[in-house]
Amino acid sequence: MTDLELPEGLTLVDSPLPGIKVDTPKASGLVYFHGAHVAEWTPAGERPVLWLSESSVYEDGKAIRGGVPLIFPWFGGGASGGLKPQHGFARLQQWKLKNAKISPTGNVTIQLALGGAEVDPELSGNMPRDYNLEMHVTMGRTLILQLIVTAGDAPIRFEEGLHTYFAVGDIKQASVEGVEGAAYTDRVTDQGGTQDGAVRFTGETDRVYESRQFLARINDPAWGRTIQIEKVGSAQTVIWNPWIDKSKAMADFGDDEWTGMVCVEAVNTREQAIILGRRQRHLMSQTISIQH
Ligand code: TA6
Repeated sequence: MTDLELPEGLTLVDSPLPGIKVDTPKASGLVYFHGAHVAEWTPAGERPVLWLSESSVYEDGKAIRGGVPLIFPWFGGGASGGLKPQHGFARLQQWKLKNAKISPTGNVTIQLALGGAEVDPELSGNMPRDYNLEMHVTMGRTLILQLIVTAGDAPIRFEEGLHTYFAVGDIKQASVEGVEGAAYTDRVTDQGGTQDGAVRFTGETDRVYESRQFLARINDPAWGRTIQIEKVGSAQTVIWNPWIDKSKAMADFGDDEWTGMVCVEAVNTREQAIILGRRQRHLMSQTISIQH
């Protein structure tokens, strides 16, 4: 698993999957090596900020339902729609723990890596195998998620995303600011549109917004809080709530859980896919905090 010496506040766990449990005065959390998956983050004195389904499975070859699934190197089924697994393979691989420490100010940093050469050849499509992925997680009163892609000798083109699930008190009362005026593709109706005001939820919502906007906010009146999301290196934002029927159709998603979550994702997909030349690097990040 790892021969790293972990400081107090960080504990290796192996069930339901290998990972690191965080328990510090600033926050608690959980990061699995499976998919470099940040599954939990709760700042001290707050309700959990990341949503995690009670029906999620924790198995090799399956994505965890909730937290921050990583999307790489294709979004959905890719531009052609036929690529498997859905959202690429990064979230299904066993990442290596490179570093886990606590700063003098009490912030936890956990760094995981996945080399292209380690990816299951059955899943890696026509991607070269000499690139490297890194996931840097900083956990304290703020959560910083950084997905870093470094090309090897071969140029690479990829789609990517931080598919972050947020916990809300009641999606029917919630709204998302930050994509006002942005063009979007509605993946439910396959129509285009332009966002008028904040995003509110009255049915299945699955939209890819063309927006590099740095700041987004989830207003959650039911829990009396706002989740602030700052993003870097992302040309699009996905907003998703499956609502009633789609929740029932997913085995790893409780029928009634749709009322308590919303995905606000930093992504680069389709025409906004990233192209890296030899040895070039790209960073995409979300910085998440709570306001009352
Ligand atoms: O978040 C947008 C989306 O592409 C939705 O269409 C829905 O499929 C969601 O991702 C979940 O995908 P998953 O493969 O994790 O079930």
